Amino acid sequence: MKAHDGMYIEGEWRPSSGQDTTAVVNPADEEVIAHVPAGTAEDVDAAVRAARNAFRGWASTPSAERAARVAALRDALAARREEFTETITSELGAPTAFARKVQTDLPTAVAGTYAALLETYPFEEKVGNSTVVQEPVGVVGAITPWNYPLHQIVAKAAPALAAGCSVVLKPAENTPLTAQLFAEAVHEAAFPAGVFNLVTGLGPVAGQALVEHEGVDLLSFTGSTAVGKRIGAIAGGSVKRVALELGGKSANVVLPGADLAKAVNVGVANVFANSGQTCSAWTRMLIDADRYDEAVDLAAAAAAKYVPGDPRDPDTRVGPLVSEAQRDRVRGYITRGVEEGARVVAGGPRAPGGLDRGYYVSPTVFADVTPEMVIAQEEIFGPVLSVIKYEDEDDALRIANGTVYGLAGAVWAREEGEAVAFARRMETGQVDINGGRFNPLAPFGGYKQSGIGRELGSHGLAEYLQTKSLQF
Ligand code: TXE
Repeated sequence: MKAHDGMYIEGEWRPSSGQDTTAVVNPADEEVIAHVPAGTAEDVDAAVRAARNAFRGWASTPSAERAARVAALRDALAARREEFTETITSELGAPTAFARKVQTDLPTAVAGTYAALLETYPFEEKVGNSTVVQEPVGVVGAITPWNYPLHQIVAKAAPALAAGCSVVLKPAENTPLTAQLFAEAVHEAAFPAGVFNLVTGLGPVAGQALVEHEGVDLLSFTGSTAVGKRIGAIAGGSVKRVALELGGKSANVVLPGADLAKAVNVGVANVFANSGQTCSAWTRMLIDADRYDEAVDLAAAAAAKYVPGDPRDPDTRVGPLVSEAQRDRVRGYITRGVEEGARVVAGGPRAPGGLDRGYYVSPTVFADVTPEMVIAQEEIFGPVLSVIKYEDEDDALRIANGTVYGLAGAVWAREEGEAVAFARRMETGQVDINGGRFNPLAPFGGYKQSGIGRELGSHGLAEYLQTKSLQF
């Protein structure tokens, strides 16, 4: 596939200071589809300097002009719709329709929300005898994962640029081609040189250099909780702002009286979408004892419709996992579930049949899962659902809140008010009521170890602003 052989720094593609490259692999057939440069600490330094030089000018650009550039970015993303779709299918393995509608169209819409928000956002407020002013934080270091390669970039870069910050992006090593396409879109949208910069490369090298760089004012990271904790510690040591969007183990709570078939079918679809590589996935389904067996049967029947296959085939609903490492990790969890005594009612540790290449796993449903099992506590990041029995509402709440995570969740009930009352007691950043619908303006982020800070909407913009009081 088409790939740039340099970094995007100060408005141009420049060679890396080093010779190393990383291979991009199509997870559906294990073929190498491109190589991109593996950025060095020197490359990161050049990018941060470019961002520093560009910051003041961009920060003082009127917000209407910033809005025009962000709107142009939205248009440039939209113009590359099919290129993004093909790239995301090739480097992540997302089925084509999902790559287009969810992986490309939603982030394009998110970019648009920031152009619109700039028109109404209260950058200045009178508070008694003071004027309170919101100003951009400065140079943002953004480190993104591969699971929603465009969305993760847009969710950081769009609000940061809208706020008047400059950005250095270090995307995941598995999906750098989406990041390069994004940089092309930024270039076409005619942002001033240096306002957005891209350094591809390895987490422990380029990522680490960005985290440690003194010229970075704010680090925004999405990825594993382990790396997030390290980044938080380093950022704290140098008093950098930090935003962390980490793992999840979200509960899908089906209260007695809810439409069971709907809750189970939507729940299964939620966990298997994107091959389960979604931090907000509802990986624990909580069912009352009376309807438990019925729910397990429904979940097994729903799961049987998810047959893994080539993501380019329009009928495919589940593609491969992103990499061999993730495939092995997820299979390891499925084996662990069997060893812990959970009952496999769909899928299981064996590779799906008929696919001799590619990083596929069998979409799996476990029944008889108890809340303390490893598969009910740790983020698996694959198409694996645990169905857990609860005795009463308090028990359901205890189980729902009984992990270190708190990113998302769902509640189903006959009466909406009943679901809302339960949702208010959940320790989590987002809850879908009787199904819910994606809202690009609603804040997204974690309670507990799922993270710090919020993305999307005006809360997402506020992350990139700092407050000054002028006293009169
Ligand atoms: O994540 P990493 P991985 C979870 C999920 C998954 C697990 C491992 O459970 O199974 O993490 O995935 C960069 N300094 N999530 O290994 O390593 C790295 O280059 C600076 C949840 O892919 O955290 C990439 O750009 N940066 C999740 C980014 O961090 C470093 C999405 C994420 O990679 C670094 C992805 C370092 N020392 C995985 N080490 C979510 N919350 O959506 C790595 N990176």
